[in-house]
Amino acid sequence: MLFRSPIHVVDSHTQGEPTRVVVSGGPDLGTGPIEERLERFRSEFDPIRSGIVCEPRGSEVVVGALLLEPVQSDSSAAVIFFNDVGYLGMCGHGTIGVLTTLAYLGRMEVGLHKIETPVGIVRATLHEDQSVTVENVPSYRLRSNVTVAVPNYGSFTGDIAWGGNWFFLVSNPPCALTLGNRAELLASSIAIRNALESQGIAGAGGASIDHIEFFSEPQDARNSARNFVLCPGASFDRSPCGTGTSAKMACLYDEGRLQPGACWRQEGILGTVFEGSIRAGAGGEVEPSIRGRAWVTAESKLLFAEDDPFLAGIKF
Ligand code: PYC
Repeated sequence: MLFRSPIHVVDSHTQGEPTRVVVSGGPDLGTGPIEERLERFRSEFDPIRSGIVCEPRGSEVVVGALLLEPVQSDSSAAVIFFNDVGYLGMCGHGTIGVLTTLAYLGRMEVGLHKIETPVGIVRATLHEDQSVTVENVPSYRLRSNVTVAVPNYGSFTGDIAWGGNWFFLVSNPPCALTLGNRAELLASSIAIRNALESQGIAGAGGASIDHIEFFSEPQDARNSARNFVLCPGASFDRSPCGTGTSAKMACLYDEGRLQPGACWRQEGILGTVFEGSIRAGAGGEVEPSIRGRAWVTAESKLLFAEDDPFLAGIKF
């Protein structure tokens, strides 16, 4: 029996974007390095991933976070992030959700914590006001001014950058970044991602670019820019996207448009804001920080009956 029912989860949203933290009952991935445990999750327990986040128990917008025992004794947790179509390297809004959930469960104190992820260790601070600062993995711009021809849309020029996931960042979106335009924003960003894939335009080592990020002027003049972020699959980030904000700040630093220590206020599609800043890292990389807030919305037990035809979720 693959599923060990029930699976105990705590749901939260980080400025609009949901995170479902698996507290207990998840797959037993052993105790090896986190990259090996991710591989085991992917190869042996993938139906559990989809069962946890996909309909009918979740939805395409939910990001799951499987809590694991950390390898290093001074880490507070290890975590693998996933969504309806697969696994994420890092997740900024999800890390804020994880710390908020651990605080809700009485398992985390205010202060600095080390969190192990498949793409490296992040340091995250739970503040007195319950906001969280995530010091993300080193981020960088791989290529600038990359032009891609997109069938039915024309050409888009953008940057390829790493912020814990691979992003293609575009500053000439096909329409205004408003919630009312979400269908058009989704369709065009999916078309761009497909065009990148079919034209062999990739991240380092041929990694597929699975996040597309559009930018425009902010709606609120106190903010630095507004974004719309397509996540792997066909949903968009309701928050300003922590890894996407990290990738953006890496590009701005590379262009000399963001100085270490300066504040970058990233406005998302709902108008919520992550406050970001960078420190200069080695070899042109930046060490990005983003600060945001999550709220716990539910604590539940997911049930998986053996004869349920949608035990592993609905695949669209
Ligand atoms: O906040 O990094 C993020 C993120 C990635 C995908 C959805 N949210």
